[in-house]
Amino acid sequence: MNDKLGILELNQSSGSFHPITTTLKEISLLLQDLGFTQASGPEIESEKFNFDMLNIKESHPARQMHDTFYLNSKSSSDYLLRTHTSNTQIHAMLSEDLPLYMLSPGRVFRCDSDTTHLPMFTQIEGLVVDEGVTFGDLKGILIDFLEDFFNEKMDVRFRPSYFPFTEPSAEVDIKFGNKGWLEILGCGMVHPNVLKGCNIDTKKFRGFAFGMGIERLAMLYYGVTDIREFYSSNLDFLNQFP
Ligand code: 2U9
Repeated sequence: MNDKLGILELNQSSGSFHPITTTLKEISLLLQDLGFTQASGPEIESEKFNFDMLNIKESHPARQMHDTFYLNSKSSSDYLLRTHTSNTQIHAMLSEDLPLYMLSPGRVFRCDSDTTHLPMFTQIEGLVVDEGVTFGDLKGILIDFLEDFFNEKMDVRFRPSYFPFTEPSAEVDIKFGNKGWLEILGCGMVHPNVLKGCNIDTKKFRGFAFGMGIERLAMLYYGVTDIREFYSSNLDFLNQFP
């Protein structure tokens, strides 16, 4: 056999899915089993769909330059890199028939970087708009999902919180034996301003929504301590996920 070819063959190893791809796929399959269908939206978005339609007012801290990547100077363009995947649900509410049970996974961008934050990360959000849905339905779906994901009964805590696009809002914590309560996702009933902005009759329909960061869940699942490892292209790190 040709020597060169022999060396190539010896050095060959098989590739594998990136841990973020695997985690996102696992989460989206579990939620699809609960009845959600998946949609995607643009990463380049207008302020209208990223902020205004989500009840995020001009004065909100998330709109300041240090959190958002604007594509041009803010005065000459209102286009930006989306800061969450929620723009997808706005587009869907404007174009799809109700009821709606949808997931929107994808990349989002925030001007932020340290051991637990990245300027680009991956989210998945869920949105339900239907007649008579309640916070109890939201809690039931999330507890089912979390127990499916971690494959055991979990201690889950809904802690009151604030988001402009949901009211009431909650952050969801899970108790991990040695680490105590850890925040894992956010959720709430869709704010009536958001539904009305999409011409939805709030006397008839209500909505609930939730969102989670995939890198954060993958860190907990795989025991990764520095979020930047996921995008370091370090083969010693990546080879841990065959
Ligand atoms: C529409 C209406 C409401 C999506 C939601 C959260 C709460 C949330 C964070 C989790 C970690 C973002 O990745 S993260 O930093 N998200 O806490 N997201 S409710 O609410 C919506 C979405 C779309 C039309």
